[in-house]
Amino acid sequence: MGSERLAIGIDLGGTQIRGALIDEAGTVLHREAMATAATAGAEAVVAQIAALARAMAERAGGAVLGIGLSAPGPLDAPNGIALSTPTIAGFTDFPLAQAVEAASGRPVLLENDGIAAAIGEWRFGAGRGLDHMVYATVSTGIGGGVIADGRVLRGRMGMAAHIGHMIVVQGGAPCACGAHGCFEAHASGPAFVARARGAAREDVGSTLHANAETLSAAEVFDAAGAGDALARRLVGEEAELLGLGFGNLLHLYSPDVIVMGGGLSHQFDRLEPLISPAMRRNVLPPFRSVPLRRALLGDNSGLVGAASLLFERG
Ligand code: BMX
Ligand code: ZN
Repeated sequence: MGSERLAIGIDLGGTQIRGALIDEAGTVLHREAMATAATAGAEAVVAQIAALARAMAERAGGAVLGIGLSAPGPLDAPNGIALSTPTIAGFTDFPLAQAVEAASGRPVLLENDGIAAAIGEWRFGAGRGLDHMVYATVSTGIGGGVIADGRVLRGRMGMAAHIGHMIVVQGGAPCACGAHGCFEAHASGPAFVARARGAAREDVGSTLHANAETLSAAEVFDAAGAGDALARRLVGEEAELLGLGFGNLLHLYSPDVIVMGGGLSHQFDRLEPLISPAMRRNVLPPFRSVPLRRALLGDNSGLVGAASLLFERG
């Protein structure tokens, strides 16, 4: 791998910690993952991150610039602190970057997972070359990141773009954050599946009825493709909700493009033709030409974006 500059990207999630070795062109040279020790306490998770980083550094066979760490939940990213991450025990006001630096012996830059993925897509993916971009991950939750005027919008304490907690339904579904009616409480993958299971239980005429209790998102999309009326309605409702949230983002940030990633983006080909008209219906005419695109780096957006923070630093 010669003299090219390399960095480690780590994506910390509630179920998996993923590591990757990245070069300056955004190429993923190596990847590994492990199950997050989410109930074992912060030090155990830090040791896991350090072990993954060590494995990546061994692959590099030479110097790496450091670790870009992408993590969920509100973070004080500039100070490297995890403020409150309900999915991982011990991550309340925890000096995460400092702990990983001590355990790994390498410099660490911390970034919210949504912002890290936005940076990955902006530098190397669907937003390449654009000055204005909104990234949305529709997954277990809904996260995001905004590029405005050619810069990453970080906001106070690096907490900007928690788009999953925009309230889209007054007095709506309870959200993990404690509020009601948040975008992610209505339009995330689990919200979609819960709605589908409930409706399938009731609708004896639907092909979804027989296995209503175990229904997955992919099964609903497949049934919609095969013409099941209930499945089509459910997919249509999901697209309407995403169109509503994305329309709000168009008005707020006036991006050149909205980039969709996360688990539900695996259904992008089925969703986009439904989301785009819904999004356009919700916005002022000059915003209607903005395209919705699929994340080009797939599951790697956050890893690549986080690692690239080290290159930018020089
Ligand atoms: C939540 C929040 C965001 C995250 C988003 C998507 C937590 C634990 N997470 O809104 O930081 O970007 O979910 O998360 O507060 P994902 O795990 O579904 O990608
Ligand atoms: Zn919320």
